Amino acid sequence: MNVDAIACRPRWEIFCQVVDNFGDIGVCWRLARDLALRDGAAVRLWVDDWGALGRLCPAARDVDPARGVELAGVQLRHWRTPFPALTPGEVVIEAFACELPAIHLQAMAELTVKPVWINLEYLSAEDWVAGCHGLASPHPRLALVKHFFFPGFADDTGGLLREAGLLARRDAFRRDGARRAAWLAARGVVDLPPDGLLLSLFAYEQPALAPLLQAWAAGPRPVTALVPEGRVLGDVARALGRSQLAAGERVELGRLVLVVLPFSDQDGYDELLWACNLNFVRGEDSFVRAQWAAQPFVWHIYPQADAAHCDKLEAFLARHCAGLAPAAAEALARFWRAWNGDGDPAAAWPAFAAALPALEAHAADWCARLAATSDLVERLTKFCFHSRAAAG
Ligand code: TRH
Repeated sequence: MNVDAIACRPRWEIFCQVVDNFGDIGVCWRLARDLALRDGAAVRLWVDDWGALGRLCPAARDVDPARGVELAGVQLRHWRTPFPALTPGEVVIEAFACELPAIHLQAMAELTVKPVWINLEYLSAEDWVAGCHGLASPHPRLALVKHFFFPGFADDTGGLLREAGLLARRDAFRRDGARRAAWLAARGVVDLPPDGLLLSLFAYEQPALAPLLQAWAAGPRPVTALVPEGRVLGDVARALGRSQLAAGERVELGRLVLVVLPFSDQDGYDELLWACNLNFVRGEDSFVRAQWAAQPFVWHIYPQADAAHCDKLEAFLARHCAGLAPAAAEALARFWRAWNGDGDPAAAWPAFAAALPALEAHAADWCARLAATSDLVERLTKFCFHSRAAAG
C-alpha cells in the first residue's frame, strides 16, 4: 500500500446534472456540504443548473455563476460547455449517471494515480441494490474504472445521507417549544388547535387531492396543512376553488386551515419536517429527510415511465412495515398506494389517521434503527480509502 498516496485527505469533485425538480441538486448539495463539514475536506461541486441550486441555497442566487463561489466550505462551480482543463480531484463523483466532460475524463486517465471514479446512484430499497453496490465498470477506452455506489437501507449498500449532528439538531428544535412556536408564527401559523394535526405537503401533481382536502375539512380532527410552493399547488388551488395560490396565502375550509409557504433553503425544510406531526414528501431527498424527522410520513414516489417506481414503492413498504402491527401496516400501505395512484386517498384516510399514534412510535423506532448504522459519507469515505489504497 502506498501510504503517501492515501494519507492526505482526498479532494472531492462532484458533478451534478439537474434532470428535473430539486432531487439531483438536493442530494449533491447535501453530500458536498457533509463532506466539507465532516473533516474539512476540499470539495468542488459542478452543477449545470445554477437556478435550481439557488432555490435550495439562496446565497448562490446573487453570485455570478461564471465566477462560482465558496459556500459552506464547498467550491460551487457552474458546469458549462466547453469545460475547462483542470486537475481532477482524487475522488470524482458523477451523480445519477450524468456523463462527465470528455476533457475531464481524459485528464483523469492521464494522472499517475487515477482518481476514484464513483457513479452515485438513485436510492432504492429493493434487494438487488446490495448485489450491484460497489460493482466496477472499466472504461471501454481509457485506463479508468468507474464504481457504482448505491445508497440504500441495508448494511451492504451505500447507506443514507445523515450529516453529523443532524439528529441532535432535530432534538434541540423539538425540545424547544418556544422555538417551534416562533418558527411557525414567522410563517403565519398561530393558535394551533391543541388536538389538531399539523402536516406538511410536498408532492407532485395530485389529481386525487380534492376529496382528501374535503375529508380533512369535514373530519373529526382539525388539520393545518403547510404547503411549500411547488408542483402540487395547482391541484391545491383547484380543490379549494381558487385559480392560483401563492406563498403567504392562508385558506380556511371547515376544519382545514391551509397555509402556503415560500420554498426555503434545505435547513429550513428540515425545520418544517421537524415542526409537523405528519409529512408528505416526494422523490428522494425529502423522502430521506422525513425518515430522519422521525414522524409519520407519506411518500409520493417519483413516477417512472415503465412503472419501475411501483416495485420501488413496494420494496420500501415491505422493509418499512416489517414489525409494525398488521392494522397500522395495512392502513399505511393502503394510504401510500392510493396517494401514488392506486386507490382513493380520501377513502383510505380515516384508517390512516386512526393509525397515526402507532405510526408515530414506529417512525421513531425506524429512525433509531437507521441511525444506528453508518451513514453514506462514512461508507463512501471508507470505500474510497480502500480503492485508493488498492490503486496506490
Ligand atoms: O424535487 P424532487 O421531486 O426531486 C427528484 C427529481 O425529480 C429527480 O430527477 C428524481 O430522480 C428524484 O427526485 C428521485 O424531490 P426530492 O428528491 O425530495 O428533492 C427536493 C429537494 O428540495 C430536497 O433536497 C429538499 C429540498 N427542499 C428545500 O430545500 N426547500 C423546500 O422548501 C422544499 C419543499 C424542498
